[in-house]
Amino acid sequence: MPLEIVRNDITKMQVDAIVNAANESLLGGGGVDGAIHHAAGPGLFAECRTLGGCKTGQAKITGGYDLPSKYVIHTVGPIYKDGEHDEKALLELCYRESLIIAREYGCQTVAFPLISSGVYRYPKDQALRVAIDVISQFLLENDMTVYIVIFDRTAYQISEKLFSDIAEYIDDKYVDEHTDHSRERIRMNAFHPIVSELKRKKTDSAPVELCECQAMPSADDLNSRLDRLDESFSQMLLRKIDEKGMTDSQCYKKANIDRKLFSKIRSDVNYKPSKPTALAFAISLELSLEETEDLLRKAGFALSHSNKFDIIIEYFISKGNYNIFEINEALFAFDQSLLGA
Ligand code: AR6
Repeated sequence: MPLEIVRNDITKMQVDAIVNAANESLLGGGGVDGAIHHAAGPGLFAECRTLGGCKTGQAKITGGYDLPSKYVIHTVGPIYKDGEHDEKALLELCYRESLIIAREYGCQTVAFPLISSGVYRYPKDQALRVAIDVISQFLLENDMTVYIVIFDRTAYQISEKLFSDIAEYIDDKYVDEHTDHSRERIRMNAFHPIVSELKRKKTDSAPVELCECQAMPSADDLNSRLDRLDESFSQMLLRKIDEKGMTDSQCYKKANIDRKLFSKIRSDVNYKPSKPTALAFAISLELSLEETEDLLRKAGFALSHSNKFDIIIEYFISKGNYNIFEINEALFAFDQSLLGA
């Protein structure tokens, strides 16, 4: 998956380069800087002494010494004052400059800590948003796998409002699932989605705008549905990409899926993706809930109200929010696996 959020100690990451949240002297400090120097050993400090420091927003590279990573890219984040001192622009620059250096050195995999979000006091949710925005922008043009490494639970939070909205949505759905009425609805859905949709509209006591005859598929519609019965996941995906007027690469990049996996799916008509992969494509294609269910079924899956992962996805689709990185942030906050490969 091109961009992944993981919970780990960055010094343990088996990647080509890890990024250090350093200070302008590049001579070590506390936080992640201290941990990196400690794990890399004295060779790193000796090389850092030759670099002549580094300005805020810039980045410099060294070897990884005793670390599992080949390189360390040192960048200096802004000290957060009030958000009115170019903090955001400087933080964006840190990510961009580090990625450009990583590309120059042929790195395929890079891991970032949340720069400036510790001693330099950049608000963590905003620091994460900056990281995701700059990295995902860069990945639209470059093939690389980038990890954002979150060290401890408290170091990470999505906005409280989003968290509580999703928590409430999960609660509602769990409750809903445990009523007989809802179970019946689910059974009906499995057998006759149109009838159950009508029932739902009626029982919701909202004005029913469709009459049953309008909701029944026409003969043409039915024929084309039957024609598609045998369509595989891969065929349906490619058809949807065409229908949405997207290119393949726009689709897999927006799905946070790497090119190799997409080629596999494209060339194997019977390819069976994992559920997160199938859902990532549904998000990328901005499918409705019903279309998402269709696509999932092709891969042998369904959305269920008995797990949080599915409910969170449903929450975002129902809000029309198809930003995969925001969805992944939320999944991460709720300890769920992430969308993508
Ligand atoms: N792995 C991943 N993330 C970590 C680790 C780790 N081992 N340790 C801490 N973090 P900070 P800054 C997280 O303070 O705010 C240093 O003294 C931590 O939870 O390390 O950019 C430098 O020399 C936080 O979310 O960096 C500078 O003087 C994030 O890394 C100054 O601190 C960044 O926290 C830089 O401050």
